[in-house]
Amino acid sequence: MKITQLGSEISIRRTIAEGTEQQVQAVKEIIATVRAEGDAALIRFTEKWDGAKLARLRVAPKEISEAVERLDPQLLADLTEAADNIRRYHESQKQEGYKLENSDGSYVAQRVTAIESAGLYVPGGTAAYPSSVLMNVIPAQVAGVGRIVLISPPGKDGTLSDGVLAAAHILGIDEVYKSGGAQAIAALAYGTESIAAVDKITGPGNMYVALAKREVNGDVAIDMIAGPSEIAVIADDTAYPDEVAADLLSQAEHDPMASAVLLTTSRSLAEAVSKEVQKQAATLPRYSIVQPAIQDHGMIYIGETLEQVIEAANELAPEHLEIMTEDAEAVADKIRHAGAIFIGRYSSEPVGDYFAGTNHVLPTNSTARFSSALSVYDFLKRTSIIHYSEQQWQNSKEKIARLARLEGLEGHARAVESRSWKKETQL
Ligand code: HSO
Ligand code: ZN
Repeated sequence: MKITQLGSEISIRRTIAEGTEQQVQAVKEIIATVRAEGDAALIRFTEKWDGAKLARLRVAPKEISEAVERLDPQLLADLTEAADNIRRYHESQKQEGYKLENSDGSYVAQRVTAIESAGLYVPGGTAAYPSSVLMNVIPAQVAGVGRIVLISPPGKDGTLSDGVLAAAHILGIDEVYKSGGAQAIAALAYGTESIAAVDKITGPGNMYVALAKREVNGDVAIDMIAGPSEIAVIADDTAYPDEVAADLLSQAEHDPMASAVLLTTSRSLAEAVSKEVQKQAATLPRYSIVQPAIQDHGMIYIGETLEQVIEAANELAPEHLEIMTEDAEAVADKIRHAGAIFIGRYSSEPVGDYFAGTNHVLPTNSTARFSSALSVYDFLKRTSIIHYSEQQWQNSKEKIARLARLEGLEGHARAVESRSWKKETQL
């Protein structure tokens, strides 16, 4: 890993990769085709790009039960325990509305309701993570979303991964479809004969999925557009280089574009971690992914002071930030921008990926400056409620009419005044 002195002149922020004009055009055409031809388009595209000939898009109940039976019972128990932890954490995010009442009984209020339906996109291949099924579905369930569906590209044999189906089963989700890419997003957004449209689409995916989500945004809601995984570690002399290296590599193995950054005050730690990363990377099964990630997006920054290192972390606003320093909690208190903060030696990043209960769908590309982890809030919406009494109206009608006339909106002014006119003529 490259080692550089931290200087105020270098920007260490990440930027979002955008699709090419050709990719954008291809996605637009796919969406239009799915809107025009429905299921037939999905089946044709699945044969073309996934190599699977499907008789039906929906996963049969038997496929789910067989996947559950095939899965190691210990793994099933582990997934269930992880789901319990995630549910417990997210239960605290439930929101109630509120009501501001006046003495005469008039009020303004806010009502919180769940969106009615949500669709989770699960990528195919080795990125079909059962843990991500838990992380997307549970907040929606806690929010009270009535209909939750899953969609994922099948393998050549026309099946979905056992782990993904088992995770769906644990959560009581049985509406699962086989389809991937932009066509799956189009199906969720606009519906087909066998897939009813949803109100919100969540879940990660490749460039085509990301572009399709951008394209349908507005017709339906979408979650964030997640970029490649990122980890940053703040460490000092008290940290163990082998542990820091292992944690950096844990995220590098997600994607050749994943980033891994060490921010430290210690040159000796920097050098030791750099060596360890090379050593450990060579032993990882996903070396071919890890290697380019570390080479192109791996960086070690050395700061003069801990304060400088902390400020650099805030500037970077990483998806995951680990703190392995003396008094790590005090350092964590100074972090304003990060998707998730892992405090101390025992809070290795995979603890959060799988088990602690916090959500692993987190803002990337420095967007933690203004956005947050996927949560129950993402599946709730708020309706404003106004109930004025006659007295309240009397007290404010002239002010309202004046404000309306200030904007040249005579119709507004007359609307609010119209009640008095009616009253006088009725008397
Ligand atoms: N670290 C990933 C999530 C994940 N890790 C899934 C393992 N499985 C999000 O950046
Ligand atoms: Zn991960």
